[in-house]
Amino acid sequence: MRIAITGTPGVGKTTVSKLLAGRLGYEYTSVKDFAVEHGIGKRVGDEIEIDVDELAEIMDETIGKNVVIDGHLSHYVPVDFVIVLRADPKIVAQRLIERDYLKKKVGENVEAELIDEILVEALEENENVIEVDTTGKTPEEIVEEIVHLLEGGVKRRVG
Ligand code: DAT
Repeated sequence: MRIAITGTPGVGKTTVSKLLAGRLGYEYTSVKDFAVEHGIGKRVGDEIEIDVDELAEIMDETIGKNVVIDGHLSHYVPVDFVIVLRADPKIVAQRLIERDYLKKKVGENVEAELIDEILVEALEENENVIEVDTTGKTPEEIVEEIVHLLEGGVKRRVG
């Protein structure tokens, strides 16, 4: 099963994706690393702009079947389930400030979290979207919640 872990920067995607991949015995892939390795996207200022259609096509052809895909663009890749991680916008702000994000970038991402930006995008891309609130939970608790929700989701899809 291919699982995308998406959400606003700072919600905990990388932490949860790596743990989940380990828990399921799946491969872990980061969209950012994949794009760099495959020469997808072009540098615009200090950011990399990624063509999501190109990303989706190349990733679909290249990655394996049992994989956890980490990244705020992962919901554009053809997958069985998209997990949208959510966190209290205050936590997002705190984590991005710790990461030395510019004030403007912190503001943009906090706003994105407040208006459900990634959730809305994900729902437009995939029928199997699961939203998980991470606030006040340990990464291990979040992973167990995801495993449980996936089991339920798979059963619903089959039955
Ligand atoms: P993302 O990949 O969404 O940008 P991350 O996994 O890099 O996020 O996590 C950002 C920071 O927050 C990092 O220092 C680890 C920490 N973190 C992630 N999930 C957490 C959780 N559930 N509880 C406490 N800290 C967490």
